[in-house]
Amino acid sequence: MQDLIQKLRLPDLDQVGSYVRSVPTPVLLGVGAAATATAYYLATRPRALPPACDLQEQSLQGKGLARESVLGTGDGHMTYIYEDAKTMYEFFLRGVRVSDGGPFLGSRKPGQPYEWLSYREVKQRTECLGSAFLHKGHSKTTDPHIGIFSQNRPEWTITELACYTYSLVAVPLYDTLGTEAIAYIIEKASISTIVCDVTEKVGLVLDCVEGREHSVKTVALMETPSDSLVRRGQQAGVLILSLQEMEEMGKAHYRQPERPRPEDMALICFTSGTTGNPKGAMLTHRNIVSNCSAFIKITEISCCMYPTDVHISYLPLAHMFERVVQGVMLVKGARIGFFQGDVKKLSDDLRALKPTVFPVVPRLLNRMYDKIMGQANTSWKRWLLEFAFRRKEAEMMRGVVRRDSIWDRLIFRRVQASLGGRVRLMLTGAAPISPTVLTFLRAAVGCQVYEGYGQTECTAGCTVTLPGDWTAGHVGPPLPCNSVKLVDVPEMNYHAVNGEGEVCVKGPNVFQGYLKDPEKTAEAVDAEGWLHTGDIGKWLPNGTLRIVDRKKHIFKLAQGEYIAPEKIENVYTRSDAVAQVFVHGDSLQACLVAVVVPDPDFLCGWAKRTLKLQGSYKELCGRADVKAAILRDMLRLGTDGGLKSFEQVKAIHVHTELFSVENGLLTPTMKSKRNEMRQRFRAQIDGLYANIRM
Ligand SMILES: *[C@@H]1O[C@H](CO)[C@@H](O)[C@H](O)[C@H]1NC(C)=O
Ligand SMILES: *[C@@H]1O[C@H](CO)[C@@H](O)[C@H](O)[C@H]1NC(C)=O
Ligand SMILES: CC(=O)N[C@H]1CO[C@H](CO)[C@@H](O)[C@@H]1O
Repeated sequence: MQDLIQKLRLPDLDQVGSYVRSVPTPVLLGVGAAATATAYYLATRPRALPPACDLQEQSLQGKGLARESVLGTGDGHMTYIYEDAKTMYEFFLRGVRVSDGGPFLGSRKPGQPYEWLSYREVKQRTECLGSAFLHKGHSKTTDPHIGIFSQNRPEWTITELACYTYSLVAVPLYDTLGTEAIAYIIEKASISTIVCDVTEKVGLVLDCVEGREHSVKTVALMETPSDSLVRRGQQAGVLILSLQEMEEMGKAHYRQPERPRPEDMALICFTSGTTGNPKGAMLTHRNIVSNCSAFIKITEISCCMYPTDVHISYLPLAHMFERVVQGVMLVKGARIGFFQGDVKKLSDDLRALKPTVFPVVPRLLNRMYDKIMGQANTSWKRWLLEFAFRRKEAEMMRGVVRRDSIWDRLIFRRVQASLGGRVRLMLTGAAPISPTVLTFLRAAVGCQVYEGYGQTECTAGCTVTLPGDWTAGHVGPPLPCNSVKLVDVPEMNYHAVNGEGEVCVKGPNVFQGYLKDPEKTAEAVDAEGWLHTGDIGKWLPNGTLRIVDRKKHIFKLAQGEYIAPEKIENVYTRSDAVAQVFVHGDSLQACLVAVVVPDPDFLCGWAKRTLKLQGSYKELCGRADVKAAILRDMLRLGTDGGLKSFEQVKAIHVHTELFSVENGLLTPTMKSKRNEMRQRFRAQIDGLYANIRM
């Protein structure tokens, strides 16, 4: 998800915060306005929303030290909420029924109003497209994977529903993964049919498969493919046709829907981690249904969804966060309006669509906050904004959420209008949000804003804040569909008995493992079915969870000392001679060793200064006396930096090529890929240990 936030270009919310223009001259305000507002407020005193439960006790201690939702069913984890909606296909059928075939998927051309496809039309199209997939030889048991490589748009959802209608499995692809990762996914999931939105993406797919043996047979393009593209496809053995032709083919070879069961696979979501290739998290219908149902259960008292609700879809559908929100809209027969595909035009789309449901990521909220604050650039405006915010905050802490107070009319109306003016539910997730920003925007937008926490492996979410609790700084109690427990991380001094530890999740939303990767699956999910998230959490007295830290790379040496290699590396790289260091050790060894890349810019000068040696970078790196001097300098810095003696390395190997993204040793965010390094330098490391023992 970190990727998503980095890659997501944020819209120009130029209207957000321009409320300042509507503010009357400061002279009219001040004390007089405050008194008027108070009188007005007393006359129109609003009522609080009923809280979902006793907010001082939001979760219950279950078995062991695990905690569960107080809204659960009491007999295990909740897996569904509607008897007739236990798979994503049944979600869709329920949507068709409760909306009475009404409007479903909306899109717009620049400057035009939204145009809608109805639930009934979409149902016909998904059956045609799904029949075409079967006609092409796909089935639940042989070749079930369908690639979807597209921005959010109606055809994305149509393709996904076509898969669900015939028990096939959707595999979303997204271009921030990079060509190599896409090639890897296509091969790993042996995908033979891919649906693409634009010509460039077809080109990328062809780049991946040209000149090698591959699984791809058919690419369906959402627009009309050019002759040259079709020819290029032919040469690579790939049939390229339009999605419309696919649907016509399905119409001519119509098949009855083949309903999936709850335990059948629905989606494979590839995520890129810090180490190695992307991992394909396998999610069943039950996984997604339980997560969506849990969310509905929590919000139904205070924010029930209806077919009149409208959701704006712009966060990447390839990520589970957006998928789950769409699932909720689907089962409620509500509408999904897609952005034009350009986040810069999002504020225009918001005004045209007037959504009621608006999922967001923290970076977007931060942008909104900065914009509003930036416009209050005189002390009068600041004072007024602060005053209005404090009034609304006080109301909110009593459970009142509204946007018809005098402060909304005077101050916050423009902010609300910039989001279309009808938003009643916002959901943030994917990364931590600052409590200041969250509280301010809850007050300013005047709608229910929930914060969720989770990851793809538990279908997006495992905790979410409850209606009525509008305090910030926690991620709420567990969802009714899972238990959450914290387990000891002794090396970081977190202990479950103190209510602190690594967050672990168990329940029907926990995934089925990574596709064809039992090793990584075993690292993520333990023998008892608990998913280990790698985040450190802390239980608050009222049963909510706060995320406080991230589990770091830590290992034990043979005598049991805990080692945090990144800390040690940070000390050693302060040496002028050293550009990069990889510190290695494991529980079979009594000491540490390191691979060191001397600094190409500084090594020559450093050697001349300290050793009176001259020579090229390569020559110096090859000399034993230079190596010894580098090690001495590192150890000196280690002592100065407070490293314990077992934290100091005993020997180093000098390597002359910098670790980089290109040579596969760094992640795109410039973090060391420790597993890769360990494997790459296996022989050198073994050599160092062999020398130490002699
Ligand atoms: C304050 O904000 C307004 C509106 O954005 C802008 O026109 C003005 O130049 C700003 N004034 C200062 C002092 O920054
Ligand atoms: C829950 O506890 C936390 C920490 O003590 C506090 O900040 C928050 O306000 C509490 N929530 C409610 C609704 O009282
Ligand atoms: C959806 C839900 O019910 N629960 C989690 C799963 O994904 C959501 C998005 O709604 C998360 O925020 C929730 O925590």
